[in-house]
Amino acid sequence: MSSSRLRHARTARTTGAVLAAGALLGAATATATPASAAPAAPAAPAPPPAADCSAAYRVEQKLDGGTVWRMCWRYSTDSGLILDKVTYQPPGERAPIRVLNSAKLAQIHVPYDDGNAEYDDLTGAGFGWGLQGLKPGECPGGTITSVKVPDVGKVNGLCTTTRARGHAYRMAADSPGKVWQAQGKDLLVYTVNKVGWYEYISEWRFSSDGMISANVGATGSLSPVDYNATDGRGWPIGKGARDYATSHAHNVFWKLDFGLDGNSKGRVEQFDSKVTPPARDGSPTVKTTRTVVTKELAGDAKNMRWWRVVSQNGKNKDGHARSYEIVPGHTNTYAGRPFTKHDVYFTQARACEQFASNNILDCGRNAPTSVDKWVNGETLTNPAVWVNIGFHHIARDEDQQPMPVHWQGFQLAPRDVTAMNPLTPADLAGQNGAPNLGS
Ligand SMILES: [Cu+2]
Repeated sequence: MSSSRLRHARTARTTGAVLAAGALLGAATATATPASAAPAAPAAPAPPPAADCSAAYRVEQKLDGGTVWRMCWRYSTDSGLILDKVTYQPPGERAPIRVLNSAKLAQIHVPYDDGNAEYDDLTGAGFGWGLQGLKPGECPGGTITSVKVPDVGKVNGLCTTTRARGHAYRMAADSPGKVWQAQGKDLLVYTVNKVGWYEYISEWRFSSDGMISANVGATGSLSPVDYNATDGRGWPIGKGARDYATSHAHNVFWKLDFGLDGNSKGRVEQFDSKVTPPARDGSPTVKTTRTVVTKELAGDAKNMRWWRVVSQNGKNKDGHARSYEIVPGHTNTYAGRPFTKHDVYFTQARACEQFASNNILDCGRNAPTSVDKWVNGETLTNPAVWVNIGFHHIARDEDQQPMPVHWQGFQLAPRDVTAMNPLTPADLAGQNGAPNLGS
């Protein structure tokens, strides 16, 4: 966000160092099968498969209630942290359930209100090279992993840890004084990347109830070289009416490749609910409609609208198709560029389409370089999901110094992935669709 950045940030670099650190280590060691195997032991359940990557790139965490999350991480100087092969295994499931094939940031677009600066922090301003080393104190109770950053070297930059979430549920039981309650714990996976004066905490959170949360926290410093907004497009942050920090936006994009139940094909559905006030007496009524998104879509958030990605072949034990719902956090949708105008994009997945703007990969001569242009009427069978959450940053005195972390993000909520709350205590497991009405 400053003159220390590349001034021509929007010019795509010709090469992208997308080589994952993991690739440098060669193939993971295969487990050899002994040639003279002993007679097969009777059906002991196979141990759950570890995520398919070498141990150094594996994240595995058992949480409260017995839920296990597994994934592989890698690092790219263009995208920063990338999580692959993300699986969820709640208690009672014999095998891990694949949720995401891949998840990562897909751009942080930062336009200034005066039109004098506009950055693509990932592919135009060096986000990936700005990986910050973490001290144990900023990864409390966790593990800090060394990340090989091309051209930079090894950085102790990846934190995996757990954090208390508070109540996972609470329910008063029939017998006096008895309460069913559980305290939740989340797996957190995060990095900090410095871009100019800003530092972005890029955080993924996995909960024992199947919820995934993705958030970017902006901290570091306001750009002091932008304390010059005397044109009414800033906010005074020094004494009296001076040092006007120029207002700007942070439009953060994520890209999600779902792989529900191991299938990268998936169906996208949009739900809209229409509320009708009562004509005279009576109560309001609500009609919810489901629209299957059959073609690529640039979607706009709307009151009582939501989307989900539905598994092609996976059903829970109630026979309901598994799905994950996209739950956007608060957003300021920025009308300034075609790619920032919409809140979610569903595009037919294509290997060269990886960044929401300033896409540096080669999609062919004259191919468009932003996600809005990739929505061009193709049938959607293998959806890439793009989430855009914007924050219009009008600075305040409290933003210095250091700037308090401002979070923006979204959640992915499991919807019918399991037949009941995955944390249901055994004594309540019979209450599926037939609640105990008491006596
Ligand atoms: Cu800002």
